[in-house]
Amino acid sequence: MFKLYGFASSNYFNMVKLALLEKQLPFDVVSMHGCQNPETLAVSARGKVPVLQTEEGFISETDVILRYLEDTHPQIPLLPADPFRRAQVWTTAKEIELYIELPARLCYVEVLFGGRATPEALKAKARRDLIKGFAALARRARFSPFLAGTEFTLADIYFLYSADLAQQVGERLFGLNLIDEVSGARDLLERLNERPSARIVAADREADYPAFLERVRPAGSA
Ligand SMILES: N[C@@H](CCC(=O)N[C@@H](CS)C(=O)NCC(=O)O)C(=O)O
Repeated sequence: MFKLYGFASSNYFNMVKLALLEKQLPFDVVSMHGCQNPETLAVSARGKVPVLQTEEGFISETDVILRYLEDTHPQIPLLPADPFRRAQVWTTAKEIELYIELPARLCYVEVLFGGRATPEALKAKARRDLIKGFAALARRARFSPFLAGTEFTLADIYFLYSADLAQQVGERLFGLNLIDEVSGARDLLERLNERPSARIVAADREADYPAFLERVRPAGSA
């Protein structure tokens, strides 16, 4: 059985957890926080979560884990079978990761954890990148009814665990309403949050969040 290392307040951990739930694959959670402790570095070279433990060893990086799950367990697919359509889904997912989640992440400590202020230069970069990232999403998204087409895919998973955090950053730091710049995005977010798998992830996150805040606030880092 798979073991998923990480913690329930981590959005990347939740992407993999949702994929496992959607694919109906059994797994155990091993509590681990991203850091540079020797025990963490023994399973994750960069000290990041999530990590998936398989019978053959550990796999790091969310997209690589998701790809592995799809390769080994295609029965309930989260990607189209057609290679071109598959590439389109991955493009959407990667654009969300690189141009929405990562710029928003520059400001998480200030916005989500009440920690140190984001340096002005980084804030300006986050603002520029978020505007362009959501504009790209508006061009890319299909909402027919899912982000990349008729089926629920990995693009929806990246969207679900990136867009609302980015929205909070946009609203609180820049007075931007990024989600509503993308017609259909808010509605999709609501529908995705209603999925049984997403409800499980949300309940676990809610239970973990106070302890997570306790842990990150003094250090001022995620
Ligand atoms: N590129 C990584 C990012 C994962 C990531 O940033 N995880 C955070 C938790 S949400 C973490 O482990 N942070 C600890 C650190 O950066 O030291 C992935 O796709 O899995």
